[in-house]
Amino acid sequence: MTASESDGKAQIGVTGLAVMGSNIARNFARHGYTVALHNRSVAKTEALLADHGDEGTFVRTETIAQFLAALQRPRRVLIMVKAGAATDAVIEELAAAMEPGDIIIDGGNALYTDTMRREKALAARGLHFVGAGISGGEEGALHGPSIMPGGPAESYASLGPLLEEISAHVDGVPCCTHIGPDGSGHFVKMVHNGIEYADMQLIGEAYHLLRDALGLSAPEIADVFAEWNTGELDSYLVEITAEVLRQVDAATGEPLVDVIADAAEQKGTGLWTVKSALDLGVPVTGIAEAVFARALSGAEAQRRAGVGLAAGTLGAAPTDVAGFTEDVRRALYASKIVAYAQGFNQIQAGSAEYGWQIAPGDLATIWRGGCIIRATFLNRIKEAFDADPDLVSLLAAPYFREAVTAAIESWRRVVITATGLGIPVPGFASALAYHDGLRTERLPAALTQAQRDYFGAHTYGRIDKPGKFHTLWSGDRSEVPV
Ligand code: NBP
Repeated sequence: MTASESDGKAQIGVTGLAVMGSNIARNFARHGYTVALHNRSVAKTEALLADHGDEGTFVRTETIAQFLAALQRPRRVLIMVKAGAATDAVIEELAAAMEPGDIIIDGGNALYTDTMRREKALAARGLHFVGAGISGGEEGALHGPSIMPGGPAESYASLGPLLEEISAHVDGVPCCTHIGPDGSGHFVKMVHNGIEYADMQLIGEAYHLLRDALGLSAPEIADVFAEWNTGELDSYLVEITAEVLRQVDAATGEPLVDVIADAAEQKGTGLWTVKSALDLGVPVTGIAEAVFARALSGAEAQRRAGVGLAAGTLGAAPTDVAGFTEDVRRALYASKIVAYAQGFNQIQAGSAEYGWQIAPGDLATIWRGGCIIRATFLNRIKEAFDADPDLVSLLAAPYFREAVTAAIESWRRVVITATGLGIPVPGFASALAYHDGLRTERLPAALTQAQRDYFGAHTYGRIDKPGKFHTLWSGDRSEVPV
């Protein structure tokens, strides 16, 4: 539908006009849509109209009744309020006044299980509910985010064209597609954020190594990241890392990064990703290490207590600056491949658990632009899933297999050097351990199974015959089939 088909009423309504909502409303308006505006307190609506009212056609409303009356039927309302109780409150207010067939879209960072609950409740009232993950921060919201809508296919038929139009585009392809039913959109957005945590942690470790193993300054490291951004690591996060490292603090004249307190905060989507991965039994070690590394950085009392703990004297700083820098680049790339492989495994597991039929290749496509983890590398992921939609691990795809083969020695050197020097690299080291775990023919899990059978009669399988077995540990130690 285009604005010219409008009957004077708005094609879309946005309620919740803080930074994200107002920018998405402007994005719709800039694309020619008539946008009904609503916010709990009218001040934000007024501010948007005063500052950007000339960017398109907006309909100012103060009450939910006015807001709904301003919309074409079936109504399409995008909620952009704080996730949690506020979202439930707004949904309830809207649903009470809406009619069957109307569509409520939650574009906030909702927990996917909340979205599943809301979708079910609203479907019972004849309303369509679409949980849409939106990534890209405020800039993305305005200029084109990556959008991950779940919900009924029928809603997407009506809503999809609008969302695709305002999303980012890469090679003419929108960074928006229907993910699957109910909570799938928010689930995928959650894992996207988890991968973002892992990516940022790995970049942080690369920076730490260049700073403390090589003694490079922030501007020197900025140059390294800018150079890396021209190759296979080309990505939004690497690009902004270079910019951030170049920033000088006006008050002290020092690099800004050197005067920022080193305690990382988190809003919760990384934690949700790890909790969900634990429930699904998927090892997302890269994301978990990233969440825990942020927690450690903020553990003030423990860090104070840790000052002066033993360092050891095994390490010698690398003398080949260019060589070690290249090693770090390769270790970063290989670790990043692991983090994405794990994240995609979680999405496949979630999809199987809930029957969502998510196409992983589609995600690689819509994450190429607009979102925080956008990267050239996602084209390679898309190609891998195009070649094999049921790919069980990205690490097994030919391109990534070769990339890791090219990186493996550098990766090991970096972990060895970091360990020798006492520089923590939980992301690099756990990614390498995961890789080694996957390729190890005989894992020590056989011993774990024997121990479990010893103390709990939990039984074990054998490599030479089918079935389950138990050894009579407290008897004659003969083996019995179970
Ligand atoms: P906030 O998450 O800061 O939420 C502020 C908005 O929620 C305001 O419009 C506020 O209305 C409204 N609100 C609250 Br708080 N409680 C309400 C209630 N009980 N009833 C009605 N409205 C209520 O805004 P944001 O940073 O723009 O984010 C919006 C959503 O998008 C969030 O879910 C967020 O997680 C998600 N998100 C944010 C980003 C980002 O980069 N910031 C990126 C991706 C997704 P008021 O003006 O009357 O107080």
